[in-house]
Parts: sequence; structure tokens; C-alpha cells
Amino acid sequence: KAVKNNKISLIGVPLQYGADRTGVDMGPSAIRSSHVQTRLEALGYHIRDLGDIHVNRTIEACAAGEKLKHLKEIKNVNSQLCQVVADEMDKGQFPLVLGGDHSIAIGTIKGVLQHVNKLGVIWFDAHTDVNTDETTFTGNIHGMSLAVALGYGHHELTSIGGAEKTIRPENVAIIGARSIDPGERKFLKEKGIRVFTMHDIDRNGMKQVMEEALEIVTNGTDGVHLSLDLDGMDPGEAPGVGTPVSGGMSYRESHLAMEMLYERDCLVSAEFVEVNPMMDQHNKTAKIAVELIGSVFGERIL
Ligand code: Z70
Ligand code: MN
Ligand code: MN
Ligand code: MN
Repeated sequence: KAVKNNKISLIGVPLQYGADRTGVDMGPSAIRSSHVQTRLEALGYHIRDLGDIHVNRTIEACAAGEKLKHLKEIKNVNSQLCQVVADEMDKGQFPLVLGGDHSIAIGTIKGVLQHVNKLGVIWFDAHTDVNTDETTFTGNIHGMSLAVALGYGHHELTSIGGAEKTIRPENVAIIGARSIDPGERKFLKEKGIRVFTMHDIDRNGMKQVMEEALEIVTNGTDGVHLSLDLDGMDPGEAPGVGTPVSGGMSYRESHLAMEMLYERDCLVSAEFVEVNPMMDQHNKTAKIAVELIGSVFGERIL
């Protein structure tokens, strides 16, 4: 078995305040309904489902006037998530976090960083999520979470779990990007972050892209986190996301990426985010999330 830790903790984070659209808060429930637990148990894992992190549902969905929308509640939820992830890792559990919008990567990664000093990150996404409070056009914090994990952005966010706990640009690989804001382009270039765009995947194939990406995230690190935004996939196959962008990774390419990650035996944590059942057809995107989870934990065709 390539994932040595066979004890997995499922942690749901029904957060939507980091995104523009409602519905992504139902992601954890849609993924659980698609039998994520039995799928992993069939592979020999022991699952502890911790349920959902509490999200305050009484605040207004409208965040008019705030520069960073819902900053307070997003900080609160991510601080809780950081603590839960760190506690589970203390107990020897593998944290598998179900979103929720992609701002929850802040809490997950900060939690993992309490245990793993040098952490590599595979960021599977149509977007690059490296906006800061200074570059954002939308104010949506799900477009800032990778920057925060690198130590850049609003202090209320970078301070979660300790401002000194950060990942390093040289250990990050973004895969599947095709929608990058001008401020993000500058940030990625300045920090030297490796982005494997859809152009690279088309040109060189997912096999080569993953070989290069795995080298970046494992070289000199103590473990790898997978942050998988379902909008990285093509919306024709995975329509249930808040921000569909054409020309994404296929079902087959996505599975190959997961299978290669499993074979490399480097994962210490993972999260599957941005499943939006309100945008979906027949819960198809949550089902794909569960299939990708199967592949990254060792399922094989034969
Ligand atoms: C844009 C922003 C984003 C996810 C959309 C979009 C960011 N760059 N991230 N959907 N997952 O608002 O900053
Ligand atoms: Mn600890
Ligand atoms: Mn994202
Ligand atoms: Mn995205």
C-alpha cells in the first residue's frame, strides 16, 4: 500500500463565504452521499468521520462594502479547521478535508504545517488562487488561499496557525490553470511558482506534467498536500462548480494524475473543494470527486 497511513479522518467544511455563489456549502454532504466512506473502506482504510466544522449560517450572505468578503467568518472557520487538522495528525490520522469553497485550503494547510515543516503542494485548479488583498478584483477569499499559505495577503489570514508557518514557492506545482488575473501573473512570476497550464497538458501530456510536478513537490520536502478544486476539470464532465471555465482537464487526465500521486507515495493530507450541488447535474461532480479520491488512495482498474 503506497499510502502508509491507513487511518483517515474525514472533515467536512460547509463554507461558502469565500466564493461568489451559494451552494458550495452543500459540497461535503453531496460527497458523503456519494459513498466516500465505503469506497475508502473497500480499499482497506479505517475511516473516522468527524462531521462538519461549524459555520455560522445566521450572517447575511451579502458582503457589500467589505474589501475581503466575510473575512471574520472565514478566519474563524479556518482557525477551527487548522486546529482540527493538527489534532488529527497528532493522533496519527490522515486528514481528508471536504469543501466547501477553496478558502478552506488556508486552514487545512496551516494545520498540516503544525506537523510537517517542509510541505510540497499540488494545486489542481482552473485558477491559481494567488490574489492578495491588494490585487483582488472580486474580494472573494477563495481566490487568495494559495497566496495566504505562502505567507502573503491579509494579516488576519496569514496569522492563522502562526505567520511563520508557510509553504515555499519552490515546492508548489499548480496543475490545470487557464484563468489567471493580472496581479496573479505578476505574483507567480516574482515568486517563481511552477504553473502547468492547460497548454502544457495539451502539449506534453498529463504523464510528463505529473512527473515534473511530482519532482517539484517532493524534492527536499517531508510530505505533499493535494488541494484539488473540482473546477480544474472540464465543466462538460464536472459541471457542479461555482466558477466553470472551459477547456479543463478530462476525466481520464484527472484520474491519471491521481494514480501517479498514489504511486509516488508522498501524500500526507488532501482536500477536495468547490463541489457545488446547485450547479450540478444528478450529483455527477460529487461522484467524480469520490472517484478521484478512490484513485488517489490506490484504486486501480485491474
Ligand atoms: C478570481 C478571483 C476563483 C476559484 C474562482 C477567481 C478565483 N481569480 N477560485 N474559483 N476556486 O476572484 O480572485
Ligand atoms: Mn501536533
Ligand atoms: Mn481554487
Ligand atoms: Mn478554481
